Amino acid sequence: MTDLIDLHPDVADALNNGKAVVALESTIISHGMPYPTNLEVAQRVENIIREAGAIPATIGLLNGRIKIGLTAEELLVFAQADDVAKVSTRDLGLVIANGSKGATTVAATMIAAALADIRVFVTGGLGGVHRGAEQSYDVSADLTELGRQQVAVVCAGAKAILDLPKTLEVLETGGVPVIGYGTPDFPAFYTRTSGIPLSARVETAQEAARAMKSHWDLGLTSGLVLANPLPETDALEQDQVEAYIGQALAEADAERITGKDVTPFLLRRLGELSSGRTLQANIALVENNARLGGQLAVAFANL
Ligand code: PSU
Ligand code: MN
Repeated sequence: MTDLIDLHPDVADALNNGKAVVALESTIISHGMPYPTNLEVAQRVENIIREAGAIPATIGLLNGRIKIGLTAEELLVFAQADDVAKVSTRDLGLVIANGSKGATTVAATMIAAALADIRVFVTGGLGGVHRGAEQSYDVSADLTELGRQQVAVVCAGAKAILDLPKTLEVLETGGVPVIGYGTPDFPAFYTRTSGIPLSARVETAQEAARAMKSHWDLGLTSGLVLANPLPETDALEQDQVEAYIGQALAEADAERITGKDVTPFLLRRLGELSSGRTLQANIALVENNARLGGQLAVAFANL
């Protein structure tokens, strides 16, 4: 393993003993939710994973190192600091070289997790192909890394702000299985379904773990997506969500928001426009994914 990584002792112990570990990203903390909600959610998600019998490993960049498993003080830095860069694949080497603080996206977290031999990763929603990508060319590097890192990502689908059919097309091209957990359809983050059917479905974490194992036993070098719809009680109304998204996208366009600022801008505006309801749903779905991710890591470790 590269010597640029610092493993938290609990994570190192679990990995050395073949125990279940779940990777978590830090962009959702630093750029996806406001303080102090972000800190409370990050701590709760870690506890949910521990209750499921796995060790949480939140990943971020500090002082030129990839930290895998954060102390309470380090978690506070990612929740509070306003000088934390959003780090995707292209940024990883540079932020390590200059020693600044970096919150890792799904793409960068997958790379770090794979380097440490952590095979299960929990997030909220994937990045993907943005609406209007035929003009903007905005396609998240999350999809690129899903096509080339051996990590299973538990999520509530891709974020609803995206073009979901195009996102699934890119995943198919990348050889990435997208597996519905107890659902035939691709979930749409704030709502349980996008109406787009998936090619695969499982009912249990054990089934998903077996799919991971055979995928990689074949030597396939891509990741997998386990798509977990948020609980019905936390789901928002689809027409309402689309109205908020329409307005937030129009504002992003008017304010000429581009590149890596698009997703944080849209998530923040949706929270404001919905009086916090999208944020509540986002919290609920991340916690729901943590429960499943903990079970998945335990099932995979037991194979
Ligand atoms: N899921 C959430 N909130 C987030 C993200 C995911 O519930 O903030 C972040 C992830 O880090 C993801 C990133 O990788 O948004 C996508 O950004 P972009 O579209 O710029 O690739
Ligand atoms: Mn982008």
